[in-house]
Formats: sequence, C-alpha cells, structure tokens
Amino acid sequence: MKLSLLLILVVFMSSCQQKSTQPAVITHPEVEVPAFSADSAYKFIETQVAFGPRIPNTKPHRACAEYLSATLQRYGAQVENQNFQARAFDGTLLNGVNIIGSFNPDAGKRILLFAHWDTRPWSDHDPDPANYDVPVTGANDGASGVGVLLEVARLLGQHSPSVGIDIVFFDAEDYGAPEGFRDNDGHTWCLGSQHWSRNPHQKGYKATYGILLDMVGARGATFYKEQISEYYAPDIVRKVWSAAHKLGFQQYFIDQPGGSITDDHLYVNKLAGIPSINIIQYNPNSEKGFGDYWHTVNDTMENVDRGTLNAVGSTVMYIIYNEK
Ligand code: AHN
Ligand code: ZN
Repeated sequence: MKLSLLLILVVFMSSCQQKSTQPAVITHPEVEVPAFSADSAYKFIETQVAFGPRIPNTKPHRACAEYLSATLQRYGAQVENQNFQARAFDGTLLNGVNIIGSFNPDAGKRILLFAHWDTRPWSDHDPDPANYDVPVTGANDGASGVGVLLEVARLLGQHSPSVGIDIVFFDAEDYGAPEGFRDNDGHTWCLGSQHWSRNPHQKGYKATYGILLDMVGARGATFYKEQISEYYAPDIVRKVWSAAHKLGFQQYFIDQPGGSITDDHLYVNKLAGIPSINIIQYNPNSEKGFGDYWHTVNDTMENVDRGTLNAVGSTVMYIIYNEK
C-alpha cells in the first residue's frame, strides 16, 4: 500500500515535470516543402534548347509551344493556350502564344509565376558583329525560367499546395528593338505579357502577387533587388530574399538594389495591377549588367548550372508551400 502510493506520487510528479518543460506557446511546425530537383529542371531546359531557337513564326517555336502546354497538362494543370498577334518594332506580324497552367483552379487566393519562353532572333550583344544575325540559343535567356517552373509544376502535381498557382509562359518577350533603333520607344519588348495584361485569360483575373523568373540558370549568377519590383511589390521582394537567405542562398540573392529593368513584370504590375517582382540576373556594378553571355551566341547549356537552378527553384518552392 505504501509502495504503490509512492509509485503513484512519483508518476504524478514526473508527469507534472514533463508538462512544465513544454513550451508555453505552441509553435507552428514547419510545413513540408517538396524537394526541388535541379537535375529535372536542367533536363527541361535541355529539351527546350533541343527544339532550336524559339522564335515566333518558326517551326521550332510551334513545336516547343506544343511541348510546354502538353507538359503542364501532364502534371495536372488546367491549361489554356492564349494565341495572339502582335506587331514587332520592325513591322513583322508575330503569331504568339501565352501558355497558362492553373493548379487548384478554384482556390480564391492565387500566386502567379511567370517566365518568357521565346528566344531572341539576334545575338546583337555578341562581341563579334559577324554574330549579330545569329539567333540566341536561349538556354538561360528563355529556357531557364521555364525549366524551373516546369519542375515546380511537376511537384505541384504531386503535392497540392494550400493556394492556387497560375504558371504563365509569356511569348514574344525578346523581340525588342536593338539599341539605337529609330522607333525605340521602350515598349517593343514583352509583347506577350502586354497582350495578356490587357486581356487576361480569365475576365477580371487577379492574383495576390506574381514572381517573374528571367535568366535564373547561369553559373555564378547573382540576383540583386530589381527596382521596378521594389517600387510595385517591396514586401514580396523582402519575403523572397529573406526566404532565400533562410535557405542559405545568400551568395545568389544579394541584399542590395539592382537595376530597373523593362521586363514582363512591368506590364503585369502596370496593366494587370498584380504586384509582381522579377528575379533576374543583373549586376548593377558590372559593365554589361546582364551576364556576359546575354544576347550572344554563348547563351548555351555550358553556361547553365544546377546550383543556380537549385537556389532559385528551392526558394520559389519554399514561398509557395508557406502560403496559406
Ligand atoms: C531590356 O533590355 C529593355 N530588357 C531586358 C529584358 C530581357 C531581355 N530579358 C531577357 N531578355
Ligand atoms: Zn533576352
């Protein structure tokens, strides 16, 4: 009798003690973020490059569009191909297609992720003028952003996030007038995003915010805080850069102001009214700003690095799966 009483007392006391060591505040457990595969993203980039330059009005362009929309569909997205025509700076009528893949189409809260999928018809920043008429291969400028987002799409198909996600691949971003062209009004770039921002795929389409990925795969790339992003969506810039730092990617995501770059996010901000940021390789302290390969014949697979893809892809995944 005495012994059992003692036992009960000991058990009672130890259970009390255990309780008192529990934290007073219940901390939220970390959410599960599916692992981004840089290998997979790399392959998505290779596949795009293998079509040849993705220049509007060409066969490789049409074949790649088919591939992108079929791949989004395969991963469970609701896909819409938005065909449009736009007049280029030189008078060419471009037949473009914006490709939209929606996950959780009925969710009210939506995040927009976008990248351009076309490639530039000219290497007009090549050090050798003989290469000016050579199309850009666009491993980084074009295929990298799309490659990262296709890998995100693959993971979204396997693990549904709490929010809705719309992935948009914009066409005809890179058909802009070369420097010094007579009619260069600065709005000759981003023709696909200009069209979509004026005519979204759904009437009154809104997203809480948007993230543009442009040139996110080069070896040694750095991402400074782009200034149009800082103007329209400073809290999204802060959120993305601090997520990247938390994940250990501070050598890629630099906590300093970058350039002010006319890109697809400008029109998504200005015309569609969706606060959007641009993760883009642009170093304001370097002579060219963009990477050395930019708009040259060297924008090839040799320049693409899995470490950079991983930094960007893992950061985007972290952002998506931490949204409620
Ligand atoms: C301008 O050079 C005006 N904008 C750069 C946007 C761009 C071109 N991104 C990739 N290629
Ligand atoms: Zn370009």
